[in-house]
Amino acid sequence: MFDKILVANRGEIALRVIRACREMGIRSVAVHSTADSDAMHVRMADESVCIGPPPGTASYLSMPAIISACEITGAQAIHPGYGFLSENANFVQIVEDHGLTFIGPTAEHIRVMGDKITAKDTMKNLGVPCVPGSDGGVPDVATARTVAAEIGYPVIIKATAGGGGRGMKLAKSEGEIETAFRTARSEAKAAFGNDEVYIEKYLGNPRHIEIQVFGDGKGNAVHLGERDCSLQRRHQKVFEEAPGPVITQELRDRIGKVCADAVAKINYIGAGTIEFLYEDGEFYFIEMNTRLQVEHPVTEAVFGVDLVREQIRVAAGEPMEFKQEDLKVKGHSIEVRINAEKLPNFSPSPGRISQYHAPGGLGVRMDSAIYDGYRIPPYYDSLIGKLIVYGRDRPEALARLKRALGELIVDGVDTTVPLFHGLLEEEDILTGDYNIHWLEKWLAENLG
Ligand code: MV4
Repeated sequence: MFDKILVANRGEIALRVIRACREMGIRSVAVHSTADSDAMHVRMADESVCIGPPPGTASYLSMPAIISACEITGAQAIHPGYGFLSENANFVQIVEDHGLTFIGPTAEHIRVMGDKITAKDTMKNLGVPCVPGSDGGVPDVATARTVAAEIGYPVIIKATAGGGGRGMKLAKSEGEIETAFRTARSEAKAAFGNDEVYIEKYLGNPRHIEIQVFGDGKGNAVHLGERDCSLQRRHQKVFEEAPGPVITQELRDRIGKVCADAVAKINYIGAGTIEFLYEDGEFYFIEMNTRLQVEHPVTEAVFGVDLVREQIRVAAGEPMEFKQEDLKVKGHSIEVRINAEKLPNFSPSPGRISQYHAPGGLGVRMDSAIYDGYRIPPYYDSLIGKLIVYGRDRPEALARLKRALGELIVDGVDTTVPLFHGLLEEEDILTGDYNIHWLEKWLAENLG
């Protein structure tokens, strides 16, 4: 096992990793920008290294600075958290070239899944059900027209270098295909420096269901069920839950086994998430994320596992602590993302937190790196906390969420908390009757 791990991140996820290290008897090294000298992750780690000026590109994304921080402190492994360098295959290669361990998948797995066409092709060959569409990239308008006619309109054109909703164009009918194709291409070229695109049948009203998988890198893998993350605004998740309100044990077992078998076959190591659109009882693969996700705590709650501990274990060559037959969903968990943003436009609201009181009590977990008097810097994302609740069933989790939100005090900045008070008054939320378009519609009607 490692003696010392460097955490190449900030905010609540850095704390999450530092806490796992402490429980495992592993020393932790925080890295921080000059804007984060007073940050909680710096205080909570065993030691810290300043790695650069405020912009992420000059600090948390600076590979030489992070590698140097490992060499100075004697850290043997790097946990990347999410975002920043967590899905950068070149970084993984550099980490390994320096004799260090990247706590996450291999550079090759990250590369394959980072290119959405190769990801889909790989998954399809592994028996994972995919959205009907082009076989690989679409080189020209004529091919786009032919493929679209075959699968039927509406179709969606996606950039292979995109993902997470970036670089997509809808074509509702043949009259729209040429413009959609050309626009998708040029936007992809401008945004990613890669104009390769592919085509899929457009699903009208799906839910976003993602399967948590975990591999040991030696051909063994398990799944930890699903999360329903359909409630999104501009491709940003705001409310996530496990299990999914419409996913039966039979569906979970079936798609879960497909996913676990797929990642076992490629010797996947660590945590991964296989994203699906779910419509009319069918799963359609869209993307795979090769990192720990923001919303991993809802899975931890209902499966009773510590995913970060497991990431560290398998990275050190130790076996996973769980087997598939030990993993059963129990109860219900919901996460809401507390962002320092001002409604109705969700405009960033950095500034000084004059008062903070975290909710507590049975079934409540508040993952946050804020504190009384903390100044939220304007340089990074606006997530300031995640409130995760657990209940024996969904109604209990919802009641607990409402109770915990009532206890939470974040003064001095605007937050997304009022949004959640509003959502918890909605019948559709209480019954779980929502899809990927529900939140945008509700926001237009209620905050527009
Ligand atoms: C789709 C789709 C409909 N049909 N693909 C958006 C993010 C990216 N991960 C995939 N996305 C979508 N892909 C097909 N074939 C609709 C979306 C989509 C979406 C997906 C998940 C959650 C929220 C969404 C909001 C708008 C569009």
